[in-house]
Amino acid sequence: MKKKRILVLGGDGFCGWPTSLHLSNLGHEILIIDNLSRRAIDLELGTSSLTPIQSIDIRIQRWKKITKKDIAFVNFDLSENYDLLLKTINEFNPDTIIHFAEQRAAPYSMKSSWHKRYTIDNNISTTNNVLAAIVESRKDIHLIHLGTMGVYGYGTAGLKIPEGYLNIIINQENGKNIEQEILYPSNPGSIYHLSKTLDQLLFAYYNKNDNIKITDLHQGIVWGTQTEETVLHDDLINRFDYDGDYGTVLNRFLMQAAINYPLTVHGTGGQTRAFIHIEDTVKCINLSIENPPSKNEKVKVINQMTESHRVIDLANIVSKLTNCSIEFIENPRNEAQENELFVENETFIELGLAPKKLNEDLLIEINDIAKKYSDNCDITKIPCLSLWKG
Ligand code: NAD
Ligand code: USQ
Repeated sequence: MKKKRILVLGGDGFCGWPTSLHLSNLGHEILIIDNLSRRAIDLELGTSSLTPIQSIDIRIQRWKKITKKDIAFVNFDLSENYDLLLKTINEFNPDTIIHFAEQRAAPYSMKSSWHKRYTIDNNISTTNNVLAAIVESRKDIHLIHLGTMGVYGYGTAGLKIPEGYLNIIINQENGKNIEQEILYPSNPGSIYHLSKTLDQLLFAYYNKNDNIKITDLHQGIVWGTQTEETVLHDDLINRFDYDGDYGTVLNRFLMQAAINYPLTVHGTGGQTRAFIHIEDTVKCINLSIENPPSKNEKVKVINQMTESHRVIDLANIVSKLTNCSIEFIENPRNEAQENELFVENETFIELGLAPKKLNEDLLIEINDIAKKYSDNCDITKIPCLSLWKG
């Protein structure tokens, strides 16, 4: 495969850092842009990654020492510095831009009106700036965006959620029926998920008007911490969020089990969600780089998930492995207590993804990460205090 020049937006984050290392390892030239806002939010919330992550400078220096490969880094806010973004694109001349750079926690986005406005302003301005800059640069760039399964909502009306588009039949005034393909109707459950549905419209518009090549990856909940590259040295370790705003459900359960903190199941635990391991995330992104849409193709939407589970089933699995008890907590979110979720995910499987199964690695994750770093846990940060309503 031809080596590419890849701009990674948000490359210091949970998904962006291991992806940058993986792509660098494969021989691609990597430039990260990140304003380190995720680290600033840790300070705002008085929390930190369970794993002791190093500064971006130390991470990059360590990578160079181990592999002799360079990763470049520039620190600026993509939602505000359009001219610098355009200049960077013109000078670096990327083949591919991978866009991770958004505020990604649903509970954080619901904390207050400030957090709602920040999430929408940050995410939408960043996406619009990236698209406008690609158009203005006149370069043939493939944009890969990390979207979310949550744009669909999680109810399926008995059908497998397709990869982005839905065929519908319209009854015309003249009595005839015509078939049309539409974007699957969006049904966001939080301001964060709403920002991702707005992103979708931006992609559809710039693709239609300017023929921008776009892949939108509708990703499920990412679990796990380490990848083949991040385990190479302690300085490369990936972040692990366990707090009530940024910690996602399975990683939270694994950490809670490690310190024998009753597993925090919201409501009945009947919510079904899609999951993927971080190792598979980085592989899927590489598969997307290798399989760009063609010039006049519509936005390529791919469901980036490997399995679905009910929250209560996950809690039971973790509880059985560790003897940790389960606590049912009044749900702080405004979401259906129970839902079924069937998701079409053939694209990556057909491209060769061999998914890592959840059961295989849970104990490794508990022992090698959650237990090993449990001294770093501040248990006062575990409860989810962000209330969806008022
Ligand atoms: P993260 O918060 O760890 O990483 C995002 C990075 O983007 C951070 O390093 C942050 O500093 C940077 N950033 C944010 N706004 C920026 C701006 N305006 N300018 C420059 N940099 C900015 O999040 P993550 O878990 O790595 O998620 C990455 C993407 O994947 C997000 O878009 C998220 O919506 C999506 N996603 C994540 C998950 C998950 O479970 N973590 C699941 C599905 C989709
Ligand atoms: N939940 C619990 N207990 C907890 C934490 C969560 O029962 O301690 C429940 C929630 O109520 C929810 C489900 O678990 O029903 C999932 O919550 P989550 O925090 O793991 O995931 P979510 O808020 O949906 O967001 C995460 C990422 C986001 C990504 C999304 C993918 O933070 O960036 O877009 O997963 S998806 O869920 O497929 O939309």
